[in-house]
Amino acid sequence: MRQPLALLALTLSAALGTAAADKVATPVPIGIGVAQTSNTALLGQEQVIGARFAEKYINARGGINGTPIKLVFQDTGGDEAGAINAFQNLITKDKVVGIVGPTLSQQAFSADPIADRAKVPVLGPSNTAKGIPQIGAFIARVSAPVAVVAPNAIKQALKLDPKIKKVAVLYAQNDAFSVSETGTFQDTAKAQGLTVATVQKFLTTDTDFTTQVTAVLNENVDLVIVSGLANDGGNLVKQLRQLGYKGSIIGGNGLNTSNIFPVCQQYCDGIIIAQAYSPAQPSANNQLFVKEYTAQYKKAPPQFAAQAFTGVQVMVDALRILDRKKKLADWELSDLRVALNTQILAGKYNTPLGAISFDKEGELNQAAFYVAQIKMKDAKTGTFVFLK
Ligand code: 1QQ
Repeated sequence: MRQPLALLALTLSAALGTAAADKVATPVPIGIGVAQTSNTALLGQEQVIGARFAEKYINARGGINGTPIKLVFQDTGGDEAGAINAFQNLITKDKVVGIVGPTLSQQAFSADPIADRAKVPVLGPSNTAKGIPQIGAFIARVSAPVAVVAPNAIKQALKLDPKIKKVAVLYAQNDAFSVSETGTFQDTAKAQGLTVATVQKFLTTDTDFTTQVTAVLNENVDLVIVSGLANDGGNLVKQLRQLGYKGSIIGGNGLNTSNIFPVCQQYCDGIIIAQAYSPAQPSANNQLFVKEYTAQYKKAPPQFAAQAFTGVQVMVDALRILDRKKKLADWELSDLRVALNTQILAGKYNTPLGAISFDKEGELNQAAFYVAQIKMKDAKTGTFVFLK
């Protein structure tokens, strides 16, 4: 059967993410594609909270010059296929103006090219591996790269214990972020004059780390550095302590959530983790964010929530400027997506992360970074204590 030309054109444009006639919906749909299920939800959960909080916070202040926003959530799960599917739904079905997501760099390397080809701007809320902004012209991030965040943890560990000499490094070899972060950790350790005595690999799906822990214990190291995700990383720390390791531990960004407490329990105590966000960041914007977030959730905002909030805020700040040039409801969706990408990269933003902007590739410019240490009160309750 012959397909009428008009129908063919419609199918084609739908496949590209917009139909010719698509306008921007009201309330303005912003896509959130993060992990709401799977082990990766230990990390994604805080992003959902941060994004939902941003929606409420922004709409309470008039949204985009009087027009409310509406977040559209698509669960990516923890793998590449889930992220691709979520991004496709956000782009073609939900017709979002832009996407905040995905959770993992490992997912970003697969899903971001889809948004880039469809000319839909993406802000990575937690994609810290090397190379993320370079995926394409429509890809930027509000999550500072491991190269600038991770070294702070080693410097802080040396401040706490200047006698550290020998280091063991462990990383999840099936995860792009973990591979990238361990590279930074190993380079920094050597640059600080430390000896990397052993490098051990594992998988994010592993639950038994006896082999790696035995290798670490054989080297008599003073510091162990773990680059993995929340469940594997938490179990690894727990088994290190249970098998008798007594030295310092640095966890990477994949362990940067209180959702690891049920995994490593009292053994989480003492883990040192670099932070791209601090509730103490003194800007008026952050202090108001912290006040309202704390009032609602009875605890200070964690990094992943603050970064997801920032992703939504940056999209909204940029949309406000475009809306002043031409009311958002009058734009063609495909034109607005392109203009939004340009505006995101051009702007300056006062966010919970402080004053931020982007370079022309979409890499984040952010001024201040921090280090926290986990203090467990018992097997269940703990806090991230920020170090000076
Ligand atoms: C990345 C990360 C993860 C640990 C975020 C949850 O930094 O995948 O890039």
